[in-house]
Amino acid sequence: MDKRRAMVGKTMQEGVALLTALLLVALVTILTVNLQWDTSLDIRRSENLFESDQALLYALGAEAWASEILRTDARDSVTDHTGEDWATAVTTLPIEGGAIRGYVEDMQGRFNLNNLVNGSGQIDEVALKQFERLLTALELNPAVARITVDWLDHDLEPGFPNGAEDSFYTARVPPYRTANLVITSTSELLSVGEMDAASFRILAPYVAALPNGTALNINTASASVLRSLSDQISDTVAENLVGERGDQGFTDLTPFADLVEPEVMQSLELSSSFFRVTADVSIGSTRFTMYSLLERDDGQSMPVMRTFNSE
Ligand SMILES: [Ca+2]
Ligand SMILES: [Ca+2]
Repeated sequence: MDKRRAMVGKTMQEGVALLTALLLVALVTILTVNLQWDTSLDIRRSENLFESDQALLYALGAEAWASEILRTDARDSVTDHTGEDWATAVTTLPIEGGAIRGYVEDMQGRFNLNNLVNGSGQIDEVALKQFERLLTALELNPAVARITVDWLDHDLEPGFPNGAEDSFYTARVPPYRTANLVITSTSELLSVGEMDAASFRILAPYVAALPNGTALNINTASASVLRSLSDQISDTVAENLVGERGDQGFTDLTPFADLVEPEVMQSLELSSSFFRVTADVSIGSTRFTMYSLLERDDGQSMPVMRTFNSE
């Protein structure tokens, strides 16, 4: 009897030992898999961080390179036109583990939205007419122009017949208020009444958010922006002006003297101070676009604003 009990006890002990061994093997396996998983995640995270850092350095390198080209340009020429070195795009340049492409645009070839109000926050009627004509030329709603003035001007009196101040925006869901200040990004227009995403995509390449009071460079302005300068400039006249300036640009403002009002004439220039560098970098799984606004003043070129993935 005792012998049998002893045998049962031995079998049970062996069973417990086997279960313990199996449990240990399972625990060790789980721990090993977890450790491997954590390690591979850490490696991936480190790789991503390293790639992001590298991509940022390449983008900043492109910005520095563009700055240098603009500095040289300021030394060599008094006008700025699309036949100059800075206007040549770098299509795709291979870099270690990826590629970079970039280009420079003259932001003073666009309509400056902040010119809609003067330094004291009062409406600028000449710029307002210009913006209305630009919207019409692009087949967009011209009412957006006066509504944008309300977004920028310091008062809370809506313009008539088209205007929108706090009372309009606070009735929206979700409610918000007018900025009543200069804008730093053209994408702010997406918050302005009567402007939808599809219209903004059409308008975006023709507008800029620069400091108030900048001139328009007629040597880089597109036909649509030239059209906005006067009712006398039709589609055909604008296309002819673009053809006439060619790759070398105008050397004086004479071609516009009989086409635009004297107050518009005062806001025209042949050169620029604000350029934007767009650098598109991809390394491994990292990809981003850096927009860098450069101000060229007194032969020097400095970045004044950088944004990533959004203009
Ligand atoms: Ca130049
Ligand atoms: Ca206002």
